[in-house]
Amino acid sequence: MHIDLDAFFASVEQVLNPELKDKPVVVGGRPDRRGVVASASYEARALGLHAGMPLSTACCLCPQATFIEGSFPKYRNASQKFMAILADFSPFLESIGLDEAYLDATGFESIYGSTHQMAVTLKQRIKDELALCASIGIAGCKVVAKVASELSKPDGLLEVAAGEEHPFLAPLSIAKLPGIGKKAERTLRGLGINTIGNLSIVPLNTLKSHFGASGELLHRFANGIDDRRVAPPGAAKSISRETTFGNDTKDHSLLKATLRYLSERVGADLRRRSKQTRCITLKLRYTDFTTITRSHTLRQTGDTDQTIFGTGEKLLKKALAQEGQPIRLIGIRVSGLVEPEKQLDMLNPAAQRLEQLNSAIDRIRKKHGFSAIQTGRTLPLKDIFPTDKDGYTLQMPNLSR
Ligand code: TTP
Ligand code: MG
Repeated sequence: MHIDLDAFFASVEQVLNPELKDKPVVVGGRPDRRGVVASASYEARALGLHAGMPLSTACCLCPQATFIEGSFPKYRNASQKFMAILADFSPFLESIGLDEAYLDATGFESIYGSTHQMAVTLKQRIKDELALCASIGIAGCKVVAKVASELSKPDGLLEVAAGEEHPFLAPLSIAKLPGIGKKAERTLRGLGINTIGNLSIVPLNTLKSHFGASGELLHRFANGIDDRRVAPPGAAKSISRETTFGNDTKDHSLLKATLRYLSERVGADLRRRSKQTRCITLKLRYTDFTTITRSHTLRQTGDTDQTIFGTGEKLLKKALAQEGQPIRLIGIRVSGLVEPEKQLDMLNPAAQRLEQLNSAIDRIRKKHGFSAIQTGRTLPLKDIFPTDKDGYTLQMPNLSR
């Protein structure tokens, strides 16, 4: 089964505020701010709104919609409850992001009579306990189940019987096939390939010549063949936070303060997972939308805010010296995550003190919220971003977590 909640962020807002029920709701930010729609309720979609649309366009099309900044803790909370319900149905559960999961029903369907009946029961529990709608696709493999759940939305349930995979996929647009992004779609359409059926009969070598190794995956997916197992997600490979500014900026103190704040969020997450980083990457997007990343590999792994920000700040300084354009987006990522090597720090009292400082800050924030203690370096953000107990609300709610 592939299970995906309908209009997740927007639906959570409608549940928390019944006045919004059955009304057009947009999560992503206020219409006078920059940024895009993260989630639109189905009432808003009926009026032409969709995820990824600039908020200003959404507001023109549908000024009567309620625009909500959104707040990540609310969605995380709903997501945890959603995943807990799924886990009651099968231990073979693979969550993909907050509102989406694969569930291997094999062997558990007999409890309910059939896989279809199992899905009906699952949908009902989600409705009863969370007041949310889930759409479910059932098939013999992941890719077909995912296409089926997407096609069945909203409040859908669609089962593709064994042997029916190819006839089910064939008439659909190639855009519906997981793994085909905007660029691959353009290439395929340029070759006259518009449906998954068209794609399924393209010789494998032709696909390989255009898409390299992923050509083979496309070939298999288009033919409804997918042997990926439902597996619990592995440990994170990287952690990142980024944000788009309300106005493009060259203000060094604002850039530094934002970078410091994002570094603290990354650092807190890194330490919560008891990991250390080997590589730190700064991301910048300029006014003309060119995006650059600059990385630095540490000689010794680390997990403190000071290490992450200190490295990011050096990379930022260099980038600012090379390019004069105003900056639209800034982000920081840590990767090459490893288990901590505690014994090394024993020899270095300064490093040990920093570690203690970080863990004291983590404890305070865990108990009293992220804003309970703030560093001087992030103070310039106070005048720009709204703040609550969970920290500053940056442009996109899912990124300010
Ligand atoms: P989706 O499942 O893609 O979207 P959705 O649940 O809002 O709508 P659908 O009924 O089509 O499933 O993504 C889940 C949540 O992730 C979504 O509610 C908001 C968030 N999100 C973003 O923040 N930015 C994005 O660009 C997208 C696509 C989603
Ligand atoms: Mg969804």
